[in-house]
Amino acid sequence: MDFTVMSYNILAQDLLEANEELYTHCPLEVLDWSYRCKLLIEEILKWAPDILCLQEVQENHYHEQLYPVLSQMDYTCVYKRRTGTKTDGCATCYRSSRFSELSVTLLEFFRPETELLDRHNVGIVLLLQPVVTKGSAVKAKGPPLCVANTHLLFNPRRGDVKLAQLAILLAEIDSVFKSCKAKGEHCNLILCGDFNSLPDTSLYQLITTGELYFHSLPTWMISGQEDLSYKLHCQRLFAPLWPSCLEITDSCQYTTAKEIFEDQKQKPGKCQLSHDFLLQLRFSPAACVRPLDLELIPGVTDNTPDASRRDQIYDKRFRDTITHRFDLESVYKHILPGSGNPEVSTLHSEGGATVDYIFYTPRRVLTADPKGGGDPVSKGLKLIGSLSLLSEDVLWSLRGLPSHIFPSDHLSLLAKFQVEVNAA
Ligand code: KL2
Repeated sequence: MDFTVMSYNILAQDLLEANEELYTHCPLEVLDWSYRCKLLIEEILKWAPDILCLQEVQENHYHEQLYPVLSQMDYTCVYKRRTGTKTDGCATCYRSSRFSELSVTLLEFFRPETELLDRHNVGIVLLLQPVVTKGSAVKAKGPPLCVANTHLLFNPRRGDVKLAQLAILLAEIDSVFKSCKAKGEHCNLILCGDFNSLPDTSLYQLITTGELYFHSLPTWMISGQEDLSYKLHCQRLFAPLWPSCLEITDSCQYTTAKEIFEDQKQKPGKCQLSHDFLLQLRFSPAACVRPLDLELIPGVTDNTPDASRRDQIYDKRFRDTITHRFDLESVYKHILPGSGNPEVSTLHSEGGATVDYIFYTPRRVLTADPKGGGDPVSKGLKLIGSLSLLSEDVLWSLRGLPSHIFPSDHLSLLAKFQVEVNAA
């Protein structure tokens, strides 16, 4: 089964109006919402993607204009507005005739109990089942497909916040993968959106290599949007990147008792947790609640664990590296074939850059049985093609973004994948 995925930051009108200085090169009429809205809908309908991941979708525009058109076009839509005062959010839509919905999670990265996570960005994680239908009958089904859509924090200096936001998203995806594994199913992943980070910077490397060594890394380098290397003193990263009360490990997985319990339920036999593992839970909010009738023995049954011990445990848990277990590749390679010029996904009067991505789990041929028995099995998504981005030069020769051709200060990203399906 072939399917297409579009990721598109459509530039919220409220953000356009709040940052007018970025659009002084534009004729006024291209900044008008009703003009842009018409072009945006044309762009979406022209490519008619099977899965559509939008960012900067203003809530009133979603309800009044986008949702009515998309639902008419056989799309099922999920919307999540940012927390806080900004009026936009993310929307993920899919063709109801091509996918059935297995689960939906709306994620808020704002965590009032965690000082670091004070920004109002959000994400959407869907679990879809590819289906091939004829009339109302399901002819074939594909392996579950997890689709994650996000718009990470913009602030170029706050790479630490971006990384923690990404870790929350990856932990949620991991939990979705575990639910598939529990049913004996392999899951594919599409991770897309506006990451406000440039290619080959630390955040990008974490996604594509599954690993980031961060000890003493300047926080501005994580996204590379601005070069602050001229600064003598800058904020740097040190372990732990986020506090344990976030209940996410340095391998971007949830550590909550609930997860462990769910995990254990699936394993037959005795529940066994290692000493090291239980130590990680020592400072979780639940562990710090002291039962009222418990006798107070300082240093033993109090709820203020010794600070020096805390550091030791952190050091052990966080070995200055964060990891994740997904095999991810970017659809776009960030250089245009032919000219060799860098491609850009966004451009305004302060310049152009790539900050938008479609990452996917590529098809790998695996041998079912290492001893040679059984047929080779292939998992993952085969990339069939993508819609080209453009270079900064070419976009300026077309009078920049937004324009009479392109209704946002971002271009749409579009990829076509193939997945193997089995007769239902
Ligand atoms: O980079 V963006 O545009 O993904 O296209 O994400 C943010 C920026 C978006 C949401 O916060 O608003 C834009 N300078 C430039 N752009 C800004 C600024 C700024 N100071 N603040 C917000 N945005």
